[in-house]
Amino acid sequence: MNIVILGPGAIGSLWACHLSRAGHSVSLWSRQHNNSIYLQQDHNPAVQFTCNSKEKLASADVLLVTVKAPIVEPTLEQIAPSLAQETILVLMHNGMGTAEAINTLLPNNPLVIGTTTHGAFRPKPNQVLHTGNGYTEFGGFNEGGKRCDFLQTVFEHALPKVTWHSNILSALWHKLAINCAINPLTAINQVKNGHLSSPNYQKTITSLTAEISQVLNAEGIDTSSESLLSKVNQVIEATSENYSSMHQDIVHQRPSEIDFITGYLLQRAKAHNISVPTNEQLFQHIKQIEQNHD
Ligand code: KPL
Repeated sequence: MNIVILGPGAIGSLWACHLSRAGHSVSLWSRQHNNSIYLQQDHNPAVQFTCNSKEKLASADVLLVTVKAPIVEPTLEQIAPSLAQETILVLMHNGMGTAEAINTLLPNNPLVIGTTTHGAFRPKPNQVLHTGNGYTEFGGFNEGGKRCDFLQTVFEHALPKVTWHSNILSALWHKLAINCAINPLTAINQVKNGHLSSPNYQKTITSLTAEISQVLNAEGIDTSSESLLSKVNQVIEATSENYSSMHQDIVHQRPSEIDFITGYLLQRAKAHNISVPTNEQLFQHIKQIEQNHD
């Protein structure tokens, strides 16, 4: 297939290398690169990718969008005139709330959303390391996207394990719940994920998950505060050596994904008239830190 990766950061570069080794024609679209770039993943031979080719964009079967949530809409707005209506758009980022805007911007394109737990790290622009084996979940957002279940085979062949969901929103909500509980706390306290297992944080995490589970239930997702708390603690354990993405954004004074993580939860809580004060407090704290950035 002709696949263009929009925003080849760590996760985008990891997929670029795997999809290319699986035999697809992969090119990149990035502000940071010129016409082409060599990318090496772990100990595999480096691969040369074409970058920013309008021809490749116009003939893409799949556009895999791996930029961060806050720049999904502005970036797609810029390239929309070069995209064909048949190109399948696949969004893969932390947080929720972008698919609605993209479906309005490009209503005729099949739209698929996904989430991955693979760990990747880009120590330099030409190198990507696969730091943690994970799994990827996809599902259609609009009617066209729901007919793209064949993508499960395409992506599974490149980098397993991949699951296709008839209700991807449930998987995304569960990932959002984990990000709401872990990311702001690690960013505010400047700690690794594993630090949150200390008893000092457990009371706050228990309040967060109790609030989040009410919102998930109101959205029609079957869960309980106990099962969310246990899932969050499992992820804290499994990723104990990680610095969360929000921690890294805050340390590097980059805009974080707070609006698409806790911000999205707050919006949905408001729509359902549910009070979520602990999440609200963390949201305001991150906003305050961001305002003090240079
Ligand atoms: O998704 C993550 C993130 O950092 O954004 C977790 C699961 C918290 C792992 O660090």
